[in-house]
Amino acid sequence: MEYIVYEQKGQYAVITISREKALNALNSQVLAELDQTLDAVNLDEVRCLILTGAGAKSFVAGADIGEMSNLTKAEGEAFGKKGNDVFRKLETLPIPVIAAVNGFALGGGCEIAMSCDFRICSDNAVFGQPEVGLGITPGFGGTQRLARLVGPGMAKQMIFTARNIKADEAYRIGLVNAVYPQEELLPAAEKMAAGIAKNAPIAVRNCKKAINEGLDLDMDKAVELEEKLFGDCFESYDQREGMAAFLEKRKVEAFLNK
Ligand code: DAK
Repeated sequence: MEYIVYEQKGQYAVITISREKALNALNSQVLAELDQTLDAVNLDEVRCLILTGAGAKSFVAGADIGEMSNLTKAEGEAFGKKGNDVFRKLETLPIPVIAAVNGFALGGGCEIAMSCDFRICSDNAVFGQPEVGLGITPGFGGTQRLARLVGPGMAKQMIFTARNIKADEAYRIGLVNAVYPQEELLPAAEKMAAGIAKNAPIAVRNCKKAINEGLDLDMDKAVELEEKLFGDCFESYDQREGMAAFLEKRKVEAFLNK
């Protein structure tokens, strides 16, 4: 892999988009390598992922403008599909993914962060959807995920004005959950990932599924989905161990992902 670094650290792993010379912009090769990396995650061992960018300046400065500049209509659609397929893979991965946004998250960078389960960022982070200033619409799900995350009014303001926002504003509107000094960002993400990985993995996966899929359903169907996923947990060793530990006033020995 030229542009993706994958490091497994026990029960969690860190994916770093590493194309620092172009501020980690997403070209076709980065997208293809990310796709392969996601396919290769060992889901028996890894219980949480972190996605970040190389360097202290940029998370991902967008889709690669040089590569996009000469696309035909058909090629533009194909590039959009390539990105959307990878972003959906990230979003629907069974395990949680934390975006650790370490700088610019513009266009496709903001969009890939929004495909993660939640976002934390460094105090120099900058978010935005500058596409209309380039003559295009957001093409990797930005119109859809931003509106769902921060509400249609705020999403429309950001997208129509193409104005970037800083970390504190991203926090205020709920686009990120927390802001850290740059050097504390990755340690904080790793601490969160390790904490998530300690919980019962089947239960965590079922929560992700319930929230993601439930948001697309009406409330009657959504609570039915929750009931089913709740019920599934009772076929797991981890449910028996978790509840036995509580009743026996001891710590859980280990959740075994079974
Ligand atoms: N693409 C390609 N190269 C980029 C890049 C990008 N998005 N962003 C930065 N770079 C490159 C710069 O060209 C420069 O390369 P060299 O000139 O050194 O070779 C290097 O990274 C360093 O950048 P700067 O010299 O510009 O650094 P500054 O600190 O001065 O400025 C900046 C940093 C982030 C403010 C600036 O680089 C910038 O404005 N970058 C572009 C940000 C942007 O507009 N991003 C959104 C891209 S549009 C779709 C699919 C996807 C999309 C849309 C449709 N379909 C197919 C439907 C998504 C669109 C986007 O993401």
